[in-house]
Amino acid sequence: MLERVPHFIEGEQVFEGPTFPAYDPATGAEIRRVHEADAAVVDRAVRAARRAAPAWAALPVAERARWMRRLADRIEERFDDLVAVEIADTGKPLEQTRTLDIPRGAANFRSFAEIAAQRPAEAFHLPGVLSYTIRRPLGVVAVIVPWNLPFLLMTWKLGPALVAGNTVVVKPSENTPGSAALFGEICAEVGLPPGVVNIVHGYGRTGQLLVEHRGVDGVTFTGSTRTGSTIMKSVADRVKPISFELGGKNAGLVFADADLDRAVAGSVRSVFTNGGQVCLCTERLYVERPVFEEFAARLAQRAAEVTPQPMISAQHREKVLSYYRLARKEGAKVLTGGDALPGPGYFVEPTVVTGLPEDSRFNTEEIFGPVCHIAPFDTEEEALELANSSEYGLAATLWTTNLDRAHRVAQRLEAGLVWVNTWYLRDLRTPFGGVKLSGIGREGGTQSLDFYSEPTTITMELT
Ligand code: NAD
Ligand code: 6OD
Repeated sequence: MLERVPHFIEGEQVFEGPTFPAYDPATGAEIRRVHEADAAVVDRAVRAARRAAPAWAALPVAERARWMRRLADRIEERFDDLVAVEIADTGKPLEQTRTLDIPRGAANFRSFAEIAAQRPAEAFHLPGVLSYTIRRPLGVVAVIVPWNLPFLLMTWKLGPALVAGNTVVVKPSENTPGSAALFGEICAEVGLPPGVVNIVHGYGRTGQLLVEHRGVDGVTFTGSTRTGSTIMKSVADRVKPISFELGGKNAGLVFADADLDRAVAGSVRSVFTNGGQVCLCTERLYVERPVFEEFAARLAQRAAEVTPQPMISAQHREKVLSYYRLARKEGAKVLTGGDALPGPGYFVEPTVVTGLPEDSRFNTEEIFGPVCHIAPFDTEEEALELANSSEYGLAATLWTTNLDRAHRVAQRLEAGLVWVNTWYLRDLRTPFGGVKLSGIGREGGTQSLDFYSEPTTITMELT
């Protein structure tokens, strides 16, 4: 009998609605039946969140911060269960899940608890005038999460939303419901007041019902640019606050003065981590001509040694393979990979190609697989032009040992995040998000707390 995944509403598991299958991408086997929320179930979850909102918002921030630490403690106690469920849903390597995905879940609650509890209020003086600002939670926040880092990204939003005094309804990805369902259990185990966290499962249509619900006061979304655009239209009439972390087509720049060992190893990480299924992954590499041949050969050799990781679904695997076919059709030189890998499971070869025009679909559209295009450049100016030519602007990576150049180039890259001689190194206090088609707003540190609350300025005349 397959495990059935329930919704989590007002502190209770809710086994309602038809079920749909969830698969282990490493084997292709069906592993769960997931209940799909219709309008009635979504409505029930939103109403539960609304009922819980006043009491939760009225708690002192230090008390909500204590709840966040209890959640973090319980995540650590149930570490092995979370690791197992996340691996089953995503096919991630054990090491990555143990060192990144699940520990970040606990860290997300601890960090935002600390930042919120220590945040000072603002006051402004003029002669005879005192103004001060209070911040109030939005109310009920819809939290829409993708499948690539399910637990990490859900908790990245829940930590600040909850500590800021909001109650939430989460809609995990239909592909990866497991860790969210387990998190519902964790909320119940620590005794979190019922209704503060609610979780409904389903496809995009469930997400749509949720963001459109009149009882939802704000939407935080991480996912594709196309879905972000749909959500933006859906909430336009109600002018709901939105925070969007969307897609990318991230560039990596390798200068001839780079430490090549470090640049090759770092680029292998930035292209192939999680099978390229991280929004921050590099899909366009530009290398200064004197080191281009050597860098390309070394990258291709290392790529061929990478342990393949499954694509999240048969459909996503087909999408990635369609870009491999497109590259060949458009005359790319394939340096390594370029094909499917036999099943079971949804595997493709880690792939490096070169020789395609900058305006090709391969070089402009987000592929979200273990693949990059590599091209030479001759000047710093050209490198910047190439990197900035994308409609996206999430992350960029820069490899150089020249300190002046590092700052000069980093400051001109059109991206919300720039890494120099490293990749995906995170300080949770820093603003995180993208420019252009890669998003609206920033999460991280006080920026998250700002999104999840509204300021009211109170001004008094002093006589
Ligand atoms: P997706 O946009 O297909 O789905 C994301 C979530 O939105 C899922 O839970 C889905 O069910 C839901 N959804 C779909 N249609 C909806 C609608 N109309 N209304 C409300 N919800 C809806 O994205 P995905 O395929 O799950 O994730 C991959 C994408 O996410 C990639 O483009 C990647 O770059 C992006 N991403 C961005 C970041 C970032 O921080 N910028 C992080 C992770 C992933
Ligand atoms: O690490 C994070 O905080 C974060 N938001 C990562 C997003 C990765 C996208 O796939």
